[in-house]
Amino acid sequence: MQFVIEETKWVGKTAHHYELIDSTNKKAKELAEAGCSHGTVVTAAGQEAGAGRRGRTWSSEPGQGIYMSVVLRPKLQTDKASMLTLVAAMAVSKAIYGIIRDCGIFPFIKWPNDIVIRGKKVCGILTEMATKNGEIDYIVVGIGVNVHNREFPKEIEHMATSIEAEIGHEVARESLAPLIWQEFEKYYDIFMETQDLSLLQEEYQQMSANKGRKVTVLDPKGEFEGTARGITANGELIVDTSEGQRLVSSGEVSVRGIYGYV
Ligand code: BT5
Repeated sequence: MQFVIEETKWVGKTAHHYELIDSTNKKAKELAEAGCSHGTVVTAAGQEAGAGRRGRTWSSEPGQGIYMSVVLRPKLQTDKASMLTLVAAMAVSKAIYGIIRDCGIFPFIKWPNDIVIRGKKVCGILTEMATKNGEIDYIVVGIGVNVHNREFPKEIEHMATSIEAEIGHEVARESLAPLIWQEFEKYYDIFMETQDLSLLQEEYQQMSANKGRKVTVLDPKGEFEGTARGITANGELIVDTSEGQRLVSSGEVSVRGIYGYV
């Protein structure tokens, strides 16, 4: 499946498609190292070594999902790069909703990098950054969406789902993928105006699966529990705990709902 990205100003004006690849993020990083332009997109019909965060893997069955990455070269402080994960999550949530809105189902964002439908993961986002002399050289944002899958590997079947498995009818990858980039471009441009999420925060809260829910924060410095209250303009998760409010940044922690995956 090779799709056409037409309705964007700068995302995907150069695009590379592969039937089978190790990882679109890996290829995007290679292209970035070789000097490719801001907005270059890499897509694949299947991945043999789809990557998740911290060395985890992304199950990337050929023909079943969307696997794609974009190279970005923003003038941005390095500590702001992780917010692009949240920007991409908003784009995916909005685009999926645009396609399935008649079903009355909402794709929520599980902070920071998952999209969930009915409490199961339908999309994961992997943002990687390279710096040169203390400044951002490039950022790669990779997006994996389960579209047609009706089954998953045993280890993830309890927490993974696909759009079609949830809504029960066909969704075209070649319609959804360009829509994700259109939405991404819009949200990215708004993000870059202020270089934070202040203009997007309110809309983000409406897409949040965590807001108002009990969460366990798996912080390497010590696990704690609380109630998620939304995000700050810097993309941190606000968590009310018995000892007061804590702000969680996405770098090192994972968040688990106390009552299941969300
Ligand atoms: C992620 O990591 O969720 C980021 C996934 C990013 C994948 C895209 S595909 C295009 C681009 N190229 C790449 O090589 N990667 C990006 P993390 O939060 O660490 O979650 C990984 C965990 O999600 C795994 O350890 C599994 O538990 C689960 N998982 C793996 N494959 C899945 C799938 N297809 N659907 C749902 N959950 C999955």
